[in-house]
Amino acid sequence: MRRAPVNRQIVSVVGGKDAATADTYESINPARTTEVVARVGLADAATFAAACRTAKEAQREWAKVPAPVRGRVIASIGRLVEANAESLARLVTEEIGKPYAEALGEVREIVDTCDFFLGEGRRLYGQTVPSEMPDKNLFTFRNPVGVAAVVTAGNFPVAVPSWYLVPALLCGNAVVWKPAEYAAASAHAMFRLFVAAGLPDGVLNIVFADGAETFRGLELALEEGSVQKVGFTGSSEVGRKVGELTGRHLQSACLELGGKNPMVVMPDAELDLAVEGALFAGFGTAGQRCTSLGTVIVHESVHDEFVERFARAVRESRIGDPRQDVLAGPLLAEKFAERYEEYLTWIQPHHKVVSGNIGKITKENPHGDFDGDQGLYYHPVIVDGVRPTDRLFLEETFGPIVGVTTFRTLDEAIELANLPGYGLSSSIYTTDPKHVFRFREGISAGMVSVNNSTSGAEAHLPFGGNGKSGNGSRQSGMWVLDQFTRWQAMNWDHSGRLQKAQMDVADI
Ligand code: UN1
Repeated sequence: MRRAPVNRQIVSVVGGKDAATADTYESINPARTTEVVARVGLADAATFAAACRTAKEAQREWAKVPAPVRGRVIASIGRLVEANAESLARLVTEEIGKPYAEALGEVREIVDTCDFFLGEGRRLYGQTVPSEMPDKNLFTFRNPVGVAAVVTAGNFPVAVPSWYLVPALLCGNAVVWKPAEYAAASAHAMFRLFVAAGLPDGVLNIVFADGAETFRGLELALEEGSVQKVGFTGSSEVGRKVGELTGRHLQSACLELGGKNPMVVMPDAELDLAVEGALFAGFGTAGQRCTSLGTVIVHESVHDEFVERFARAVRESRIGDPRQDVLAGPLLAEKFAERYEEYLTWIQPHHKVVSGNIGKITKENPHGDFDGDQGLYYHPVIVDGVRPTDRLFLEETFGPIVGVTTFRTLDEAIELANLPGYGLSSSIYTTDPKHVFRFREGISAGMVSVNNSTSGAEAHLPFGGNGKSGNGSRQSGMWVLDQFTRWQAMNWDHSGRLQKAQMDVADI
């Protein structure tokens, strides 16, 4: 395939300097695959480990900067990102094909995250705790963990990384960030804004590397003791390996993994609202969010009506150039298109595709009047008649395909919703509050939406999942502070004698 010349070259930056390159990768515009967005220099495992050592050095000084001053740096990051919001969003659209309005929302989420954490610089509260004994005081302090290695996916190339970077830096940690290579240019642009806002060299480092080199580099760094926290967003399969590696070195990981997010539609639901929610959750971002809708579990009494309206909405939806006002653009990159083609083979004879065409959008197989152009565009697909034993029901499909199944009682719906063993996001459409609370109690997901989409969480609520969706860690809001600080307990005895806990407890 002929590709246009490329003028954007990017490499890893460690300690404020460009790092060595072992290989190159071309980041391609998925909406026009003849366009190279950036040529990316990839580092090897040794460079990754060296970056962690550099970060360790820099972290010592950064931790001494008073937290309110670190908060001011976070404030500057927020303002700088805000001032460059449109150009950063345009780059995200160009590099991963995310519709511009969504890309702008993503950049907005970085600003929201900074706005939240800049104030935390003046809080980062510890506690005073009563003692069992007189003339003794107990305190707790939040200490930074040290160096955080952060490995992120490219479907949210800037917002989700900011959920790690901003609180980690605010809490006095240094960071080595390894973004997805297919979203490298967006990550690099965001990195430059963060650094320009006033972070000292080495406090934030960016390393581009492939999966295998990153894993080996991380292993080396953990062995050397230069990483104390790993943040990982990606598949459950890789997350498990990252968790094992981190655990073997007695360090902890914050794992934000896949989802098979259910939407339950009760007989009393407002059906048009549910259809709107299913359309956005299933096919917005071309179904490539970890919070995207996996299966609609609809009450048998409203099944036919719901499916008919949902299928019509999908047929009438706008798929196309992500610079325009569309529901979805192309898939993120070639490897996701390949995987998506594989998910389509999971469709069985007992299934009914109710949305129309399937597969790649082309002149011969158009979506409405859109012919697929030269991009990685795929038809949005609704598969009705999915059974609980089907792969389509049980496994995450990162792309525009949604299953539909039916239920009779709410308890049955909850059981179906929990069956795949993920537990990230979930949703229920109902007008009856007692259904809401029964569902909330029974569902294993970390996040529950009521009359709203499974995707689109706000940036100051705890974000994260259970089961195959993560190890129970939570990002965002004040809850993430427990990821990037460790509690230190202090007791101070000013009685002038040795008072022994449990043995010298004061009598009434
Ligand atoms: C992800 O896909 O990794 O809640 C995160 C949402 C977004 C974040 C998705 N704010 O859908």
